[in-house]
Amino acid sequence: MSASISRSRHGFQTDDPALSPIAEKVQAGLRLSFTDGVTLYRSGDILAVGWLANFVRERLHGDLAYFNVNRHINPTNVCMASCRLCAFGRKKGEAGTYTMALEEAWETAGIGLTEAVTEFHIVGGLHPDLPVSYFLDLVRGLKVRYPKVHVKAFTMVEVNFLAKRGRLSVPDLLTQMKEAGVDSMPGGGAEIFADRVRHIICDHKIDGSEWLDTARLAHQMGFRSNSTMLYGHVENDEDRVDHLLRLRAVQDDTGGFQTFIPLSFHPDNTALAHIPKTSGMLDIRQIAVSRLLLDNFAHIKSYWQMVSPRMAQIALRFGADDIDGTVIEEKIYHDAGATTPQGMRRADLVRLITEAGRVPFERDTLYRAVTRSQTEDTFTVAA
Ligand code: V47
Repeated sequence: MSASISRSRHGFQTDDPALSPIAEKVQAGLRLSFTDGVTLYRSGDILAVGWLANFVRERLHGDLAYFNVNRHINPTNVCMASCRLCAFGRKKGEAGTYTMALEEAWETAGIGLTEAVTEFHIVGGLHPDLPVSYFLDLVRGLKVRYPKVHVKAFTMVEVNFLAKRGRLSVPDLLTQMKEAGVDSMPGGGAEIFADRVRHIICDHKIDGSEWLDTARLAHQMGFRSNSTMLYGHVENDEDRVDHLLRLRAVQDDTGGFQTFIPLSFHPDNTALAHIPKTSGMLDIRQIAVSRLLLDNFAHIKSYWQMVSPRMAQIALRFGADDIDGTVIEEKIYHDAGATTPQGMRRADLVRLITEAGRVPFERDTLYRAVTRSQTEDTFTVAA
């Protein structure tokens, strides 16, 4: 029987014979290899790859699709690193720099769309002068003013930078972050772990092993964190698979990653502006392959700000189970040419998910159910 007409009793069908052994492993719940990952990236049968990813997604979450009501706060865009991938960071003294006074940051946190946020997502530049106390006080002040809101703050890159700046060890800084009220950590700064690529796109950041070691340590100290991968620039399929499998290895040890978020490269206003934007096909394949290789990750997020609300809807049928949140004020991708809105209302996210044929589930950062009052301006989180 030819591959194109062979059909398992689960409905899998493909024109690509290389996918059949992978399909068997996926349906049996077996782990995929490096070679399987490369095969998935190169297969011409995107519908079959998507079918498999959707199979895993539905096995884990049924029809549920997760979102949250969150707010991004980027306290400063002054950054000592000169990452070629980035349009957000600016050198001290350059036109267009900003650094929020603490009062301003606390006030910004309270300005939003209509609903009460359950999460502050805090990421910023590597500022040469701001002391560690600025960042810890920022968090402390948020906790005083908004005690119910989860603070997800500081990437593995920022943690390493701040530790050096404060002449602290990374564990000491993490302890101080915890005491100040940081509840979990975002997934940024991972980019692509392979040295060859990192030298081109973000030479001034910690290397891939340091990012992974910091995540491992943070998990061991009780933090949950997210993880990301920036794709669609100078990396190849092998670099992508390598990145995913290195995350999978840490997750085997710690179980501390909550979700994986593939981030599509936005080239405008960066030093890599000559690179074309990612195609819809790559965006959707990236979601599917991530779902299939990261068998020990509960969640795969299609971040609507990055890939557009339309693509995020489709991604919910190709392996994603989460579309992120209201965000309210996105800066990093908008400086790099993103044309999506800077934020969305809760009701819009609910509609987006419902129209994709999924069941919206408002979560907090730790994926616990959130229930809202009638007016939607107060909430409770399930125990
Ligand atoms: O690490 C920077 C990326 C990341 C560009 O943890 C760019 O829930 C595309 O990590 N084109 C920061 N991407 C954002 C991030 C994130 C976003 C949403 C949710 C979570 C989470 C984390 O943004 C950086 C970098 O990989 N980035 N510049 C650019 N030109």
